[in-house]
Amino acid sequence: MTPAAPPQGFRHLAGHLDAALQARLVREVLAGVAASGGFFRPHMPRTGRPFSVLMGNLGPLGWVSDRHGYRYQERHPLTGRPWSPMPDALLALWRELAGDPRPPECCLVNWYRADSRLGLHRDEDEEVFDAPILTISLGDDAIFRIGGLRRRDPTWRVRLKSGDVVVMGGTSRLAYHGIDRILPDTSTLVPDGGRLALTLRRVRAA
Ligand code: MD6
Ligand code: FE
Repeated sequence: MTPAAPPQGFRHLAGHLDAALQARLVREVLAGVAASGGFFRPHMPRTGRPFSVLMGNLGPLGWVSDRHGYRYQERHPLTGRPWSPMPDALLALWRELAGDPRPPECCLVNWYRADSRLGLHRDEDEEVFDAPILTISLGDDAIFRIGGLRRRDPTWRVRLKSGDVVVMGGTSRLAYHGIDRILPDTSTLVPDGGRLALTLRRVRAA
């Protein structure tokens, strides 16, 4: 069954970023990720299973996952270097869309290739849930799925394209969601192909 609508506080801003801003973000984000040590492959805490998505982070805190669990930390897990700062354009998008005076502390960069997916999950490793989460899509199209507050709740599918922004605030902040699949070669924006998803989060209260 499909619900009549996604949860309250979910917004899909189709085509929010123009082509020039998309290209600039790809360039700046890839340079920032490379400077701290490049993309890494996280592993599931209990099973040790590798993610099919590669990850990087920008900003004071980065999200990582390994056999010790999910957490935020100030340094790249492989190089020990601090994460690179977030590009100004991302901070400006947060000011425009988040409705929260506190800046984001983490930009998680997910890199999906043709066979990558992200299972249904909730973003719940933060200390506070009162700021929304913003996700910017760059490159190949993706099928995003969002449900409710319980894993078994019915879900709603949305096709995300390059330049789209998703905002998850209000009730939707803690809703289950994931990426079912990527539609390969629907974009040439990312130099090595695939899709970059930039997820901006506030982690701590103050
Ligand atoms: C993605 N997005 O778009 C995965 N999480 O590749 C997320 O996991 C996500 O879009 C929290 C809030 C918005 C999101
Ligand atoms: Fe998420």
